[in-house]
Amino acid sequence: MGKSGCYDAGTINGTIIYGRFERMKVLVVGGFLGSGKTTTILRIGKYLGEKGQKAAIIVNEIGEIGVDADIISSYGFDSIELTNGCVCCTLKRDMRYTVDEIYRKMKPDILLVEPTGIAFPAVIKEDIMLMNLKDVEFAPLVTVIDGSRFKQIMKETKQFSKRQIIDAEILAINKVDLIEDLYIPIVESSVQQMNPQAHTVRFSAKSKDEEFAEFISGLLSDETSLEVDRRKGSIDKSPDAEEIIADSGENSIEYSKMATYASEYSLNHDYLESEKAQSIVSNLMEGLKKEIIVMNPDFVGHMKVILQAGTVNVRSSVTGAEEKPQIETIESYSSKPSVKILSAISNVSRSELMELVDFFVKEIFTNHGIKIVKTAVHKHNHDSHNHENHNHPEDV
Ligand SMILES: Nc1nc2c(ncn2[C@@H]2O[C@H](COP(=O)(O)OP(=O)(O)OP(=O)(O)O)[C@@H](O)[C@H]2O)c(=O)[nH]1
Ligand SMILES: [Mg+2]
Repeated sequence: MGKSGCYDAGTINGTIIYGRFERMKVLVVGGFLGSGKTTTILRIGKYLGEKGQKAAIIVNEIGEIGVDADIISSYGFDSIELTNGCVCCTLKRDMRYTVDEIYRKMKPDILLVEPTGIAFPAVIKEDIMLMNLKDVEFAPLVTVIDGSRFKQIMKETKQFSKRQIIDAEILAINKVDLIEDLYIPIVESSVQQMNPQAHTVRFSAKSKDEEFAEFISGLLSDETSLEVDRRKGSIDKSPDAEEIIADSGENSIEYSKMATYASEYSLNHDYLESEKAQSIVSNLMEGLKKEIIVMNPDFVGHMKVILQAGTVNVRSSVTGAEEKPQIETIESYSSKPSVKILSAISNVSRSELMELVDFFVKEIFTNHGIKIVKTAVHKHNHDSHNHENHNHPEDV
């Protein structure tokens, strides 16, 4: 795994099948923050691994610190993490470079790409298409929709989320395990109204269900691509859709109006017991969520924390005001204990968010007798870009 476009080519999911590579399929899985893109991609990766296929994963996150790549690695996959804190240049350049490296050196059967939740996935897919790589084909563009927060997300980020829905070729309504059965068709008809030409599926990326397996095999079959192409050819986008696409331009992060902050802290402890690590993460997330609710009682977004504490990684995630933070512990060794926090929150001030996170992390760890130090971030090593004029407030 590497940062900002640099990585070690290696085994993905432990299955290298030499000489088998004929074509690489690219699947872009987009969707709003916290909708379940990483969960979906991990699931697809595992499914393909079981079928003897080789999958490579690129994740792109807000800010300069990646959390999803650590999670993907702790599940035994290699992953390549792109960070796009510097919107001006890193994303397109690193994305193209990384796709090219994977294509030439790793030759996977499938490349799974997760753009950030505040990207327009169609723009990312188009960018890869424009590389004109030989023997590469594209699966339909998937936009994952969090069915359990649909109303809140549309209220807080209407135009932005609508654009993600309009761009999709497959609309995947996720988290159906959290939704009342009666509500699912309501979400379905709302998204279909916005984008009638897309194919709609529903599933839970977290539970073991047949719908998910069907979704994957359908998604990767050649017929699905053909069907999507036919639909695209036969129906024009609505005037409303055209307007949103024109308005939103290319700078999705600005258009989303989400406040984002990514930070990392090192711990002066070599090792933390699993229970203590869990209790710290739980206090941290509950506390931060409470404070953010004061700033915006209806917030949506994604705040995720990963505490790497010796032999365990404790991960927690909260996607909105109404959700209880989810905690997960994964056994994984890390030599340098650290905590990473990635926050993207709707309709709050970025400076207040940064202040709150920095203050709160320090407070919680100090209360547990642990000293932490904020790690300097934004380690760009671009040779052809001058960053003097860019403002990166998270630098320390
Ligand atoms: N109950 C339930 N939870 C889910 C499901 N899919 C994802 N989650 C949870 O939703 C949260 C967000 O999932 P992720 O897969 O990290 O979402 P993401 O879209 O990759 O998030 P970002 O990369 O931050 O935009 C995590 O706590 C997941 O465990 C699902 O089908 N059901
Ligand atoms: Mg993710």
